[in-house]
Amino acid sequence: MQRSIIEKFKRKDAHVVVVGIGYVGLPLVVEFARAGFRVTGYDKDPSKVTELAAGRSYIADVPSSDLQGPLKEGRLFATTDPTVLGTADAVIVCVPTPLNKTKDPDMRFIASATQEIAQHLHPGLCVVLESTSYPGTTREVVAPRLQAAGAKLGEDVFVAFSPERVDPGNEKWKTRNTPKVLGGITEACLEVAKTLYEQAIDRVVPVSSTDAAEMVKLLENTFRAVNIGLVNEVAMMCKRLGIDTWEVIEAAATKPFGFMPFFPGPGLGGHCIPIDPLYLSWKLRTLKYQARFIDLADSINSGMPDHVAVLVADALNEQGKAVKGSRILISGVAYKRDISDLRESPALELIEHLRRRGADVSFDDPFIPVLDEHGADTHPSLIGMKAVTAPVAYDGYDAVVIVTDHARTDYARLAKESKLIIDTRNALKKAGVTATGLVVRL
Ligand code: SAJ
Repeated sequence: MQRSIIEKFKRKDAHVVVVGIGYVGLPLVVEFARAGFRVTGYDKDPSKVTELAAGRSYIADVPSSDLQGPLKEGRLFATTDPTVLGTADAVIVCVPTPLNKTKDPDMRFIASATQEIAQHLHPGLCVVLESTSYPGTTREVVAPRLQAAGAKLGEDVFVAFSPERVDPGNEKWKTRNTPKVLGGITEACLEVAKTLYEQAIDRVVPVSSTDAAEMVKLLENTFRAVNIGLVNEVAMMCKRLGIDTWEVIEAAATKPFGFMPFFPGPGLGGHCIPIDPLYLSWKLRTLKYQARFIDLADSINSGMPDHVAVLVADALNEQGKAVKGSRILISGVAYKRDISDLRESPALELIEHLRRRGADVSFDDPFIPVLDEHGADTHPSLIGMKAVTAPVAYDGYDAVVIVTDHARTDYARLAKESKLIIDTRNALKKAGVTATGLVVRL
């Protein structure tokens, strides 16, 4: 069975089903279709399925033009019907792995995808999980459900894990040219999954197990969360030392080896960096080990919105104003610059914090006209809040807080017209503008 499925993959004479066609799944659909496979994008969201079937991309990094060729050649399909899994030679699972209210892993999407695969299981199937999860997920959650449905792992069904490394907005590193780490439940599983990915991805990096592959991803993103926590704490130290944090980091970054700059900010947003490390620390707690760096970084990063709120209050106080009743504009609410993703954005926490203290808070963001339920689900009281209409009248606010430094923002005008600026991204310096009013930086 192993030989025959490997030959099938090499001939591209196979049907690949991608479960979950979001920012990870859709680029995979394109790459496997481009490689010559028959590909079906399977998703519970009918609007994604309709758009994909019509050749219209809803993911900024995937141009619709990439869909036309495979669609015309009759090799690209989309469906909401799980029975498609019964006709798959390979299934790649790219479903969300969020945290629940108590910051514990929410495995329901992986569990339901696995259940559907089990219900349509047949010999000669390769299953690869790409959703970020704690080490052991593929072996403890996915494999047993497939075995319970009759799979003989490594003999007639082949199971692997490969971490997604999609960086939304990255012009250089795309799904095809980003090295792909891959681990199998067995050697045969690795061989089969490796053959599959080698047809569509430039470089596959095999590791010894699915647990190792799961851990690689968590190391990558924990590395970021911990280093961002470090520079956020450095910012608080420098504030107390009367030292310019940004100057220190930029000077340290001249070290040509052994240093990588990270920059302080208003907190940690996105659906990867704030969340992935907590999957790891959760798993270690079940093994009676406390992952102290992860927990410490999380508490520092989660505390940054409050720290910014104190900077705002102190700056208003300098001007004899209370937060209560002040008009405050948040400039930029997306979780990072030049994208429209709001998930876990620290701006949401900051807006709620200032509102709780009686401030009249507005926001401006060239990418986000309204705080919708998709992005602001963690802060329901903000859902429906609209951005101020352009052009922004900066002089009408007691304080302007730069939370996300979108390149499109007119920093020259912001600097000239604002009475008070709290700059959490060193945006004014980067834009080469000097302000007329008071500027407070992280
Ligand atoms: N942030 C800082 N200071 C920094 C860097 C980031 O405060 O020095 C903040 C950002 O503003 C944002 C959050 O941290 O709120 C996360 O930023 P990020 O640059 O890590 O961007 P993400 O969340 O889009 O992370 C993705 C990740 N990609 C994958 O998981 C596949 C991450 O591994 C990438 O390294 C990162 O993109 C990237 O390099 O852009």
